[in-house]
Amino acid sequence: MSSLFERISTAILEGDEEKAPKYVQRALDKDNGPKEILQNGLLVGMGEVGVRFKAGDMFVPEVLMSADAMQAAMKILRPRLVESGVKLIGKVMLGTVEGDLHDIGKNLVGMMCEGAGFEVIDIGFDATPADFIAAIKEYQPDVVGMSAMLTTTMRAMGHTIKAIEEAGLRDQVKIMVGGAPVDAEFAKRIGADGYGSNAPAGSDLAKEFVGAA
Ligand code: B1M
Repeated sequence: MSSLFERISTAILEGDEEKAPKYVQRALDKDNGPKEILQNGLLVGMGEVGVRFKAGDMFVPEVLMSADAMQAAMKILRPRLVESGVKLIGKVMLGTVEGDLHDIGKNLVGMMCEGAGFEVIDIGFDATPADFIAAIKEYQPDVVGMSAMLTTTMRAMGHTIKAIEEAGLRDQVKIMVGGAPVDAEFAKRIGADGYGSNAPAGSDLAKEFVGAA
């Protein structure tokens, strides 16, 4: 008999939009912590999707089904992740940079940040430097997070940071970057304040930035 976490990761892998939320609900009912369900169930399944897609064992339509199952499961988990945070500890604004449509990783970072007690503003994907600047002015976040999944769009992170500097807003925000092609060395080179290798690391970094780590 497989564990509930295994069933959750399998439901994500198989793109099962009915079972994924059902098993997440069952895991919650059995008093599993929302963060554990995310890390040991949902993220394990999505990680395997990435490995198989890369190896050519999964194709785009299947990957999208997995993404839908993930979103359906997160509808159940999200409020519990948010609840598990004690109180609002700051404001994090997140976006996937210009030219890039990948938003699953960014959404997970947002959910982890919410779970850690942040208010999260999500400006979506394909966000231009002007979008980031307008949203910083409007929402006054403590932390700005940028995500990129393509080697061709990583550069947009540097352009966005430069534009934020030129708009005179750089000193009022901490900037973190993440996404599969990004690393700490690259983050340093483009003038970011930090790099998160995964969703929990992104949320930990945001906590560090606001002195709540
Ligand atoms: Co795309 N895709 N994709 N894709 N896709 C990748 C990224 C790719 C590696 C697949 C491959 O070829 N092996 C490849 C990029 C190659 C490269 O640049 N080196 C690729 C490609 C080429 C493309 C297209 C160009 C394909 C095409 O059309 N020919 C196209 C580009 C579209 C565009 O963006 N302009 C494309 C399209 C798509 C879909 C739309 C079909 C879909 C995206 C759906 C969506 O996001 N709503 C998709 C998907 C799903 C993938 C893979 C399979 C999975 C990505 C994912 O969601 N992973 C991916 C293959 C792979 O990952 N190996 C692939 C799970 C997610 C939880 O991980 O996003 O890494 P990740 O996020 C992690 C960390 O990186 C980190 O935390 C997250 C959770 O732990 N993190 C942060 C992310 N952002 C962070 C920010 C932080 C901190 C941490 O602080 C702010």
